[in-house]
Amino acid sequence: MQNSLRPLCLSLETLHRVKSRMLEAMERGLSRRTHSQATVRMLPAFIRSTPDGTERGEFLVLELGDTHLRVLLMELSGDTDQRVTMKERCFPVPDAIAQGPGEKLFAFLATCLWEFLDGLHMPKTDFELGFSFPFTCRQTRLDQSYLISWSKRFQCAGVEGRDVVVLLQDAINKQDRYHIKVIAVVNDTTGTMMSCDASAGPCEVGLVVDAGTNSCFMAEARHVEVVEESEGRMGVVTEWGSFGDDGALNDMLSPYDLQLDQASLNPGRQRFEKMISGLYLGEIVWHILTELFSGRMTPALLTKGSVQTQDILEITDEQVGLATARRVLRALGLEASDQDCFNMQQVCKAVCIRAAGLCAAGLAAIVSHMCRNRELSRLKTSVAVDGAVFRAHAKFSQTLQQLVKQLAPECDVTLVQAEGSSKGIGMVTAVASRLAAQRLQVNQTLALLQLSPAALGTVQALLRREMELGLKKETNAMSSVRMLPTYICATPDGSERGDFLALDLGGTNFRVLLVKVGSRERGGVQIISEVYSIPPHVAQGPGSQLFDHIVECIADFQTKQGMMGQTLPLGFTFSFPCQQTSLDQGILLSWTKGFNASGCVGQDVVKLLREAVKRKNHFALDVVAIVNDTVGTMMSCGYHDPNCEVGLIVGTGTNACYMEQLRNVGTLAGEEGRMCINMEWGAFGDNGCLDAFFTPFDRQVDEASLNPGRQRFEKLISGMYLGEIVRRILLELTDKGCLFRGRLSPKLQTPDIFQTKFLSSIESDGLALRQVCAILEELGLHVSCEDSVLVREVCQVVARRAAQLCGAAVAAVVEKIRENRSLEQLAVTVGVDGTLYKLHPHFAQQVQETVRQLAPRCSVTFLQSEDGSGKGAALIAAVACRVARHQRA
Ligand code: 0WK
Ligand code: BGC
Repeated sequence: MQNSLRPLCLSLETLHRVKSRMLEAMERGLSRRTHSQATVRMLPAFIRSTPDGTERGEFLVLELGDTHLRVLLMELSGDTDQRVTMKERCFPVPDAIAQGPGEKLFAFLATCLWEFLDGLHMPKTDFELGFSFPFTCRQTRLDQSYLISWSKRFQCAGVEGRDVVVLLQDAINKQDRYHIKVIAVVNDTTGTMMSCDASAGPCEVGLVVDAGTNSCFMAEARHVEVVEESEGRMGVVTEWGSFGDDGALNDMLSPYDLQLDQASLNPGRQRFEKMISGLYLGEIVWHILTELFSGRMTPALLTKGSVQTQDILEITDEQVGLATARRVLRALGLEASDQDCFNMQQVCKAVCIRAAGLCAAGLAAIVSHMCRNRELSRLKTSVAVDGAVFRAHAKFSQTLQQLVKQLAPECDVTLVQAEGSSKGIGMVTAVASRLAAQRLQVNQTLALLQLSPAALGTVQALLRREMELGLKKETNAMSSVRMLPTYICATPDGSERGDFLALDLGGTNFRVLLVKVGSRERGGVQIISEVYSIPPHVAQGPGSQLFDHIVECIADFQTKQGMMGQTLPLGFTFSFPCQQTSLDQGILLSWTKGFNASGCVGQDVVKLLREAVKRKNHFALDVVAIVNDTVGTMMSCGYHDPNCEVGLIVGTGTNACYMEQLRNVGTLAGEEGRMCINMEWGAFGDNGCLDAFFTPFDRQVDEASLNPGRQRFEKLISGMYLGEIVRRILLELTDKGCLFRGRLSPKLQTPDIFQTKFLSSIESDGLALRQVCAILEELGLHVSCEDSVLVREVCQVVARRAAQLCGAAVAAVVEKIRENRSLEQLAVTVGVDGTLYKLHPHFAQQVQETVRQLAPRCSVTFLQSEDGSGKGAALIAAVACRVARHQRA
């Protein structure tokens, strides 16, 4: 007796081996390279989400079983109780249908459906339907699935290789009483997984041990290489029944397994299934009994199929097992002694325990795979189980639960008896319907922010027109782009020398710099700088307080650098729109970004600075140049690349400058030479020329800003506003029930709480969705994996629009320069700075792509500024001093 059972006893160490071989087989199934030869096929089920409790409506289910077809109408209340009501009817499937022409099978399914609906006498005629088709299929969409091979008792002609949804939909459409749309085809394991109650927490694994066996789970989509999707989750049906068909289990197959396989309809195939599932357990026991009772053979005992799995499962029961064993042995024509019955029970137990052990090894492989791929230290999940073996054999689940704990100690697994896969299939249909409705809403909302190449071309042309208006004296006032002369006519020629002080105000940080300009051989420019903050109350308080604060920072810097008493020429980067009449004088036209200090607009800011120095009486300042950050950036990059003739900032704010032919600057006298123009393109559209491009979200952001109606272009592009645009879109999508189960968090309703830096991190390729969830949970939100995928999509759309608009604007500038010089081709460098351009993972590349599309005759190099525009301001001061020296000479 022990000899017979020994090959069935698998040690924990052996089960660990099965687990690791299953893991390897799963990886091969997931990999695009080895998928087609894999034994465990890992077929994508195109289930992207599990129920979240907001599903509502009535859904039809067609569940094709081994012997019966179940037709079901499931109604979901969609409220907090999520009540589920079901009406159903079963139709036996005759052999003539199961083994007849395929067309007949689908006609039969459709007829049963109509009969069921007619029986309900409902006024409603429009339905969405989920189809459970428990055969191996190659699924390409949730509603598209090609039959690979029949199994169990089905063998219909003319179906293999065809899309079973099309076959069913065609059959259904042969009548017009009902409009039924097949929106999902589902494997019974996914139906099982989805039948779990959403309130019981995430249930992301389904396990069926019935006539056959199979499993499914929610994998990370990026690991399912055979599908395009890379975001979020993707349901995968393992088809683990064929595990071992490549010999991976040969060292564990008992002689009984080999006998069973040789006598099966499909020798060499479905190895794992033949050791576990209900169709075979009885037969394994039969083979053992023929060996155990080889001396007392009876015709019944020699008959294949004479031992039923149902009985095997019952015999393992401590209460009724021995009695059932006696009944079965009698039915086999054996006069069974108590010992015989006991032996029979041991055999059944050994076969079932082995099946449960192998199942546990498979399940452990799945949950360990999920834990590892989600980079979790511990995975907590429910596993929905179903099938005759589970329902008839409580010990099977217990054994399974215990062994999974030992085989996957890093996972917290709860087995949940499924409420019948029909409900699950209904849930798949309901989730598919919810996702489709949400996708429609999301597409409608985000379509407003998607710009076609033609639309971008329009923006380019509109900016070009505004530039021309801005350059002409007569039309300057009409233009929203002020094209401000900067009195910078020359770029550094490398002969500049000396120490200079520089201030850099207007970006994220306020910096004071000491810039030592020397010969290139001696390292060129050395910079020492200190960052200071400008608190909001200073940026938005009295102007005198702001400039006093600036002077205190300079004093602090000079003290730290031991420069007290030194008066160095100073270049002042002041990143706001200033009307200049000379290099060292600039009238502030308006505040932008987060600044709004009083008493400054209309004033010469150099004068305001000098007055503050006087007030503080600390030291003297020699301001020789006031510079916009775009100009400082162009100069700073121009020091390294003489081709740099454009300065671009995409940071808190956005703007650009470029070298224009003086003859084109109608607001200034002179024809010869060039002048750097500060475009102040942040205000592009303030005259309404861009209104067609503003979405309701942009209008909301503008109305809530410090300067409504102004800096409209900046408010579509720059770091100060992108986060807020995203936040308002998230509010709208939550309101529409597409996000966070329609539940708003107070935090998310707080203006400016969604920082633009979140966009950069959320979009960074390496960031797992789990980290996106963490950012959102910080905002008091309950986040599903789906939510984080959608939030990432919103961030992508908002940032891409900003980058494309910025690219369209750069294209307008470089095309202007090319036409200025009547060149066929222009090669030019753009010096760039700003946290959004520098830190966002895709922004720079999307700007460059757009420029390539819209200005194909310009080859544009984007040079990121290393030292900021403070260095540029110092270089401008150096040029001014050089020019002044020559004029004095
Ligand atoms: C760094 C420059 C500074 C400019 C800033 C813009 O040195 O002049 O204002 O970039 O970028 P932000 O700090 O606004 O992102
Ligand atoms: C200002 C510009 C500045 C830009 C980038 C805008 O808000 O108006 O002067 O160049 O921000 O900092």
